[in-house]
Amino acid sequence: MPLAPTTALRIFLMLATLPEVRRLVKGAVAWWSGKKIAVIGPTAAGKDSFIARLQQREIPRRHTGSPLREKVKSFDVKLALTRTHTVDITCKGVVNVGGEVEFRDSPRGWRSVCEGADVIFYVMTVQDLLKKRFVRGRVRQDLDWLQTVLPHLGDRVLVHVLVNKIDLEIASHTHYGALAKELAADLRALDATVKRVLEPYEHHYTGATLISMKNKSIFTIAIHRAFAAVYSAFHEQDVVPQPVLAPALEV
Ligand SMILES: Nc1nc2c(ncn2[C@@H]2O[C@H](COP(=O)(O)OP(=O)(O)OP(=O)(O)O)[C@@H](O)[C@H]2O)c(=O)[nH]1
Ligand SMILES: [Mg+2]
Repeated sequence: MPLAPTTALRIFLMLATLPEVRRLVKGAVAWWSGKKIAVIGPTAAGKDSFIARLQQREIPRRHTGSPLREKVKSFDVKLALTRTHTVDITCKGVVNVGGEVEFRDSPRGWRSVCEGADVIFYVMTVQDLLKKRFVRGRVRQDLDWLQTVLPHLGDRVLVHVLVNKIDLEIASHTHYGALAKELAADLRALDATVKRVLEPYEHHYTGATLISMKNKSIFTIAIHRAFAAVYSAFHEQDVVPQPVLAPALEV
């Protein structure tokens, strides 16, 4: 259903005032252009729906589990940041994969999907967050898996967590801030656990963003936050001085 003009305008204005968006407009456009993304996460978390939203398609209404590998043709993501700023990002090399544990552990499964990716989006749900499945349960197992593969994926790869289906908790995007506040402690606990589990590769983690693939207005707010968070983390990585390694002694 198309947005009412007033709603659309309100979203534009809100986005234009977000500091994350201003930062994104500044430098991230070039950085994101042509990036390879991988989308992983448990069964039915919303991976297909995320790819569909990025392609400006409707999300699948019914869940039909994705196969082990399904190549998605590279596509352009158009983000309308403000009335005058539209960002075109090309997502290349997206491979869609099902969330089953067997697919995660198969050599042609999640690992090969993540190989060569610049950014890995891990999609979980708000239920996973509330039920603390990152402490014990499927999300925690996935984080353990990620910790074992990260050293093989290159120094630059970034990981971002999308906490999906928040439309089950709020009726409208206008409550996004209130929900974020309400879930702040849970999100901090998630952050702390992810960093601890991923050690010593925790610097690849760029944070978690509440999102809904189903609700377009929530998606619009959330996707900018997520893209900006990934970009700023990358930027910080660039300016953080790297430890100087002592030259190896020659014998
Ligand atoms: N309420 C709600 N439902 C959602 C959301 N995102 C996805 N869904 C629903 O969740 C179900 C699963 O979505 P998919 O995108 O197919 O999930 P998937 O992660 O690709 O699943 P697998 O490929 O089996 O691992 C579908 O019925 C979607 O309509 C959301 O943000 N909110
Ligand atoms: Mg799928």
